[in-house]
Amino acid sequence: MEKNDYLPLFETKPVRGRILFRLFAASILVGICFICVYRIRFFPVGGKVEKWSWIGLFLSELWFSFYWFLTIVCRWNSVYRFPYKNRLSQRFEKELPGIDIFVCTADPLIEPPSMVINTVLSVMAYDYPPEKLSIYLSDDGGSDLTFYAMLEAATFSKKWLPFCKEFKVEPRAPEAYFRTAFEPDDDPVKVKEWLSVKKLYEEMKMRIESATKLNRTPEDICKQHKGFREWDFVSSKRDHQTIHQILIDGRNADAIDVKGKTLPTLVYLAREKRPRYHHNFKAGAMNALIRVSSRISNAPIILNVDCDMYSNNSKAIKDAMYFFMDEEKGHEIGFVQNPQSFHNLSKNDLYGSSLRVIVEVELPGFDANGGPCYIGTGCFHRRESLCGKKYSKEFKGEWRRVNKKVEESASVLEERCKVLASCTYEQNTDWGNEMGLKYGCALEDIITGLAIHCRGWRSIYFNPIRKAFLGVAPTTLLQYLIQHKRWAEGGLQIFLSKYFPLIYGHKRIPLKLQLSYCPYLLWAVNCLATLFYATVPSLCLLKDIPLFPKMSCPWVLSFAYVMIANRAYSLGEFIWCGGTIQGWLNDQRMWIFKGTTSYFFAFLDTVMKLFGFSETAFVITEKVADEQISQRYEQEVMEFGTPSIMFTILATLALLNLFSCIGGIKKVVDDVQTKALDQFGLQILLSSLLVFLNLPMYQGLFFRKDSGKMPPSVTYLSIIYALLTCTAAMY
Ligand SMILES: *[C@@H]1O[C@H](CO)[C@@H](O)[C@H](O)[C@H]1NC(C)=O
Ligand SMILES: CC(=O)N[C@H]1CO[C@H](CO)[C@@H](O)[C@@H]1O
Repeated sequence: MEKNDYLPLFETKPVRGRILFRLFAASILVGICFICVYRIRFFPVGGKVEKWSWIGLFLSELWFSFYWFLTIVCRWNSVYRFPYKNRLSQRFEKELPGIDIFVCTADPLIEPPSMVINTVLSVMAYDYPPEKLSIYLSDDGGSDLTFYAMLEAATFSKKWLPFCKEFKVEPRAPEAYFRTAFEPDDDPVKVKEWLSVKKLYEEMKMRIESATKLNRTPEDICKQHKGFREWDFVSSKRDHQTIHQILIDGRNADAIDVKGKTLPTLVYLAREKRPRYHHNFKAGAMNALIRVSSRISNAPIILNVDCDMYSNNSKAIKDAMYFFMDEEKGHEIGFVQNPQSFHNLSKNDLYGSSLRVIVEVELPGFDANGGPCYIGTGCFHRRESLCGKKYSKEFKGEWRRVNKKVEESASVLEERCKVLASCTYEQNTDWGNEMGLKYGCALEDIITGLAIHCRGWRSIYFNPIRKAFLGVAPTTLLQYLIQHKRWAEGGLQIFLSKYFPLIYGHKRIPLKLQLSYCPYLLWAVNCLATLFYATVPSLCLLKDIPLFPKMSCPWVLSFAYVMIANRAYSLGEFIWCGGTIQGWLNDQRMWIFKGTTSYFFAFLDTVMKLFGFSETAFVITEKVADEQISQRYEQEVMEFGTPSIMFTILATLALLNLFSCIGGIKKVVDDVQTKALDQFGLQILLSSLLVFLNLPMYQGLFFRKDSGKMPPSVTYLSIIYALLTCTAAMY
């Protein structure tokens, strides 16, 4: 193609209002400077407690300012990407590259097979040439239940795929579709067909769910399919041989649906597990899939999704191809990341699980700084970038590359690939290091993405209005806090490891990209400043120690401006991203809850590990939400229910602030002449704000009767702790 008729396949638009935003940021910076001047100039001359509180508060403010600076880096240059929707098909329909889709599951109890096959069916039904599509399921649970469900899905797909085309089904996960869709009301023949497929799905779901419940696969099917014989040799989920079955072999003439169209290839893999060898969690599973798929379909693009994330848009693959196939900019793109979105959020997102601001504002900024991080799901990778290849200018994606013609029959191929998924295969190789996903970190996806950036590739963040992948968000407070503890801990580990972006990325990626990684890696460190801010000013209020300027003193303006303007901005941003005011309040509350528990334990555990101690253990609650919990979640009633040290901390902090808020107000009422309000205005305001955000906590502690209220043990303990602390502070 001639240079001059090059038409880009996507366009990049800067976010509007940048200038305004930068002016605003500058004004906040001025405010911060004034705060610093105040803190230094008015350093108290009084007692020890006073001095140390002052120093602690100052350090917290410095930390918040630093963290604020990092979040500004992520907003400085934000860009959005838009594909030109019709151009791809016009030009490249015949040349579309093959895609290998990886779905990873780990445990049939936490991730029920009926959910897994919904994800699998939704990605099988992509609007994409089926002979170029291969789906691989990695089952780290090594469960015959999952295998059985996959067999059922393979059979069902013969009906489901043509059904999707005929009825223009969206989304193409049957569960999600039938939950909301109504039968067509025109042609009686169509209605009949529609109902029959729905019935077929429901029957299949019943069979799978009852098999899961009984923990036994139906005998007749076991006899029919040779694959089940493999389980005769499985002693446990941690000790078994490789199980590899090609359920649909897209090359075969008989791999067709009921309308005679080709079906995509469907592969089941449970890699070998032995107690002596570390399995490296999801990264290990992904690497086994990369190798096995390279023998079978070897597509140049790899999409990986978590097993709870179904595809919500049948065009999502084509949308991603716009970026890779752009003749000018496409060849430097290592991966295209979609945001993580959820289908079961409550109306005001009670737990702030959507991470709305990160998804809508920070990641587009990350993109502008060199490309978003890899978040482990909903991501399209160029196979080479994932396998350790360095980007070079000469490199051009050669999509027309004909795949190695694989001549072997499916059963030969199955055998040959087994060695690729064995425990010993990776010994003395670069797998887990320079090849594939990296090992040895809880957030393997982040360092894998960082390494790809450091090899010269860039990445693209594509956040369409209609989200491409939808997953399941946590539905209880404890699940949420534990999830964030894990993330924060993984992040801090990376920060303290050799992958510290400012060193690992030095001279390899731009400074702004190095800095963009930092806010996420430093989540855990926020706990110190948050805990300090949530306790000390309130306690000092009880003890009559002023820590902020008087309300009548001009210095108060700097504090007021930074606090109010920042919160107002945050509210505006949140609403601009499509949130509600209540949603923003929920988000702010969760920020404090996370900061004082998840981040605190993440920080503590990291430090303990650093010094060689074992980490604090948490009992991980199961993901299955019972009826009542789901109901409360939908009504946006916070879920406590189980005793946990995290709740004790949260409740104690909530009570502490309640007591000091009452104490502060009493002070103001008692002696109006001494101007307590003038002296302690900001402190009282701070603790009242905390009390306000903690309202659901008091409800759970004292006013609720349902099973999701705070357990009495936590209530009593936190009352005792809060009273003790307040008493100690007052005397
Ligand atoms: C999922 O897809 C449907 C169309 O099938 C769309 O209406 C909905 O907005 C999408 N969900 C999200 C979260 O984008
Ligand atoms: C796993 C889980 O709790 N899923 C819930 C998602 O939300 C819907 C309704 O909002 C519930 O019905 C599901 O149980």
